[in-house]
Amino acid sequence: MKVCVVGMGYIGLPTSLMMASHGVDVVGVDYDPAKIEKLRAGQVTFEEKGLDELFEKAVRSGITFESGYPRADMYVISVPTPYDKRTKKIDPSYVVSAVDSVLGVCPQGSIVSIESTISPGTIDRYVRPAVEAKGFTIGKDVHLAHTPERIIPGNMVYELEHNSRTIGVDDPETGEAVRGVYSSFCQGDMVITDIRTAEMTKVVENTYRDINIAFANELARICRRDGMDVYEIIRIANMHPRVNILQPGPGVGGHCISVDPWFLVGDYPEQARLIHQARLTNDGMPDFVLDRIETIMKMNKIRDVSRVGLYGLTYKENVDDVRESPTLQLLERPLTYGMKVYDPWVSADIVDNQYHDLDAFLKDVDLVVIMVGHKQLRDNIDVLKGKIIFDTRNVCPKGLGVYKL
Ligand code: SAJ
Repeated sequence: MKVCVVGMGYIGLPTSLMMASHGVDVVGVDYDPAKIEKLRAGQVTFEEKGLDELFEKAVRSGITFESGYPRADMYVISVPTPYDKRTKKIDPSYVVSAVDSVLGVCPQGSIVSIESTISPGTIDRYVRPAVEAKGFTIGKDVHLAHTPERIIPGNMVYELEHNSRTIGVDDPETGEAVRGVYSSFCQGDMVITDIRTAEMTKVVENTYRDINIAFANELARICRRDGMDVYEIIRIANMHPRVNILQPGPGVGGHCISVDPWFLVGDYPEQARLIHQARLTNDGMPDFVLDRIETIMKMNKIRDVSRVGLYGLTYKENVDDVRESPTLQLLERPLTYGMKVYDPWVSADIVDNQYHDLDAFLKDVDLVVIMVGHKQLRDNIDVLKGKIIFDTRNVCPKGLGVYKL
């Protein structure tokens, strides 16, 4: 079985490497020639625990990288699925255009599987019509599938092998063929279901997490009103055998949890009330953080925002991904203009007043706002000695000059 993975991004690259290093004949395709050049030169395109080793293994096993689409038995489409910020609906154009390109080369009977997260109904609404418009009969000329990923950035390699998976298909034979490919490396259970259920399940998983983070963030707001310690309350409540509250934070970023619930809100505005409110609560956290910064500045007689430093630009700890990050959301507010920023994981200059050296950053600020709890900081918390600290991630011990959410 020859597999072509389309899109060498955060999901497509590790998935293709994992298949190749477990004996599957894999070609990785991307329309960005620079990315293909980099991969061919032996470099991965982003940082992730265990990815370098996996890459070497896959190269030794014969993975190749191409800009053009080859003939293959199965195509795994792993391209971006942005959403329209105004209408909250998915933009399926990358998926549809990748499918179009695949149809130009695929042999009869091949499988086209969408790995990207899509809003429920996308395959019926956009992919099937695109395939039929080209004169292909689904189920005969080409078989469709949806194989949503479930891996968490920061632990992708482990989770690729160990998580269970959902396989959405139109017929059991295609399901078995897809299972055959994924079972080369995946030790988890694989559930075969219909495509619509697979689409919905994926979005439901991320929505569940969003709502639970929103609950923690709402508790933080309630506790702030009356000076209660939200972390202690969560710690104690979680000792109950059926309670497992997540951690409050400065907001929810990443390209999944902060996006997927909007698909449901966009398509089901009348029904998705709780989901909508959770999104608003989480999206409101950067403003809550900004209010706290202003209060803490007043309490400490800091008048100049340029003496405030934001530690962390990524959407969460120990990854280099800044998509939808709470820090970037915060920096959109005019009141933050002039604040200093530092992140050990971000080497490119992406915002104003960004530092690349922790000591230089600390020397220029009085108030440090911990936006991300990178290991670098957790392991060296003493470097913050003498600073006023606003710790939105609960990484510092409580103490004088340490403020929490
Ligand atoms: N966060 C909190 N408090 C928490 C947990 C997370 O504020 O207690 C914040 C994080 O800091 C971050 C955001 O939420 O800004 C999301 O981070 P995350 O680690 O919860 O999730 P992602 O976005 O990295 O990955 C999620 C995962 N989904 C679930 O856990 C249900 C992953 O399994 C999915 O594959 C991924 O979305 C995806 O691509 O859909």
